[in-house]
Amino acid sequence: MSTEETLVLVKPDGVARGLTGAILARIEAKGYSLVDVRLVEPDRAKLERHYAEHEGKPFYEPLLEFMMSGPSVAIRLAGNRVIEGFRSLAGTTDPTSAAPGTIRGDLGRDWGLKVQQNLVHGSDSPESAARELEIWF
Ligand code: DAT
Ligand code: MG
Repeated sequence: MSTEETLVLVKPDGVARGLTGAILARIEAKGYSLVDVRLVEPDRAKLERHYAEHEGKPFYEPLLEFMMSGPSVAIRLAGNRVIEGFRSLAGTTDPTSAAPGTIRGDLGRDWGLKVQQNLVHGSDSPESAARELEIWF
């Protein structure tokens, strides 16, 4: 069994709505290990690095604005196949259509070009995880 690590963010909407504990509880109940947890208030430069793959897309600027609207919680999370596993726990990107039982499906709601609120971020590959963990920790 190989243990891997991923970056999880509880985004500003999750922190502002007081859902950090509920989200951490789901992560812990699944059996993943919290290696490091910190409250972060990222500047634009950090977010430009984090979201480099989305530069130029219509939602890019609103996304950065949203991510600077309040603190997030950054989590270094470890476990067997945790990258895939956390993405599964989080649910699909749009909370309206995310499956019930997932974080976004149960706790998130509307979403659109100017509404980036989908509660969490999770790295999407081993390469992304390594790159993103280096940015946030
Ligand atoms: P995910 O967070 O599921 O990995 P992503 O990497 O494609 O999704 O996009 C990063 C974030 O950008 C996503 O969490 C919310 C926002 N976003 C993505 N696609 C969007 C769209 N079509 N309209 C508005 N916001 C979008
Ligand atoms: Mg992504």
